[in-house]
Amino acid sequence: MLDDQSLNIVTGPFHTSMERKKFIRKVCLLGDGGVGKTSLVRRFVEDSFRDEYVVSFGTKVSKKVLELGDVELTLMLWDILGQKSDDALHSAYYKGANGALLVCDITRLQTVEHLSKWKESFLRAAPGARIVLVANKADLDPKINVEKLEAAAGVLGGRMIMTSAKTGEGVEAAFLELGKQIMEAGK
Ligand code: G3D
Ligand code: MG
Repeated sequence: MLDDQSLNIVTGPFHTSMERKKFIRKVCLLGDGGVGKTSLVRRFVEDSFRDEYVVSFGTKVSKKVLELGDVELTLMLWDILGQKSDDALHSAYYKGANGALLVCDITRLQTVEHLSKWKESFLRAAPGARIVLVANKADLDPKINVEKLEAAAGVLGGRMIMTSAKTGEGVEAAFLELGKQIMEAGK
C-alpha cells in the first residue's frame, strides 16, 4: 500500500513535505499533594510553560506538542491543584480525558498506597483512558524498596517509570510513553 511518503517519491520534488496528522488529547496529572505533578509538567513543557497556561477553578492547563512519526500530537496537560483523591470536584476535571500520569513520590510510602484510589476515581470519570505510572524524585534517597514499588505497579497493571522533575531523568520518556499509548488506544 502507498503511504504519504512513497507517494512523495512517486510524484517527485514538488510534494516533499510530509503530511502530518494532527491530534489533540487531554491528559490529567494524578497523585497526592507534593509528589511533583506541577514540577513534572513544568520540566516537560519547559520555557513555554509561562505563556501557555490557564488557571481556572484550581486547575492549570498547559500545552505540549509531540512529534510521533507522522503524527503531531498536542497534549493538553491538566494539573489539578487539589490534593485528595476523593475530592468530588475532580471528576468534573477528569471528564473527556484520554490519559493520565499517575504520580507517586519514592520518599513517601503513603503516596504509593494512595495510587489505586486516584486511579479508580479517574477511570470512573474517564473510562478507557490510558494511565502511565510514575515514581518521582528519583534523585533523592528512596524510602520505599524496589520490590514494594514493583508490587504496587503490578497491582495497578503497569510498570513504574522512574522520574526526577529536578534532574529531568525519565520525564520526557514518561510523557512520550503516555502519548504513544493514547495514540495506540485511539486506533
Ligand atoms: P505537586 O504539584 O504534586 O503538589 P510539586 O508537587 O510539583 O509542587 O512539588 C512538591 C515539592 O517537591 C516541591 O518542593 C518540588 O520542588 C519538589 N519536587 C518535585 N519533583 C521533585 C524531584 O523530582 N526531585 C526533588 N528533589 N524534588 C522534587 P517545595 O520545596 O517547593 O515544596
Ligand atoms: Mg501542584
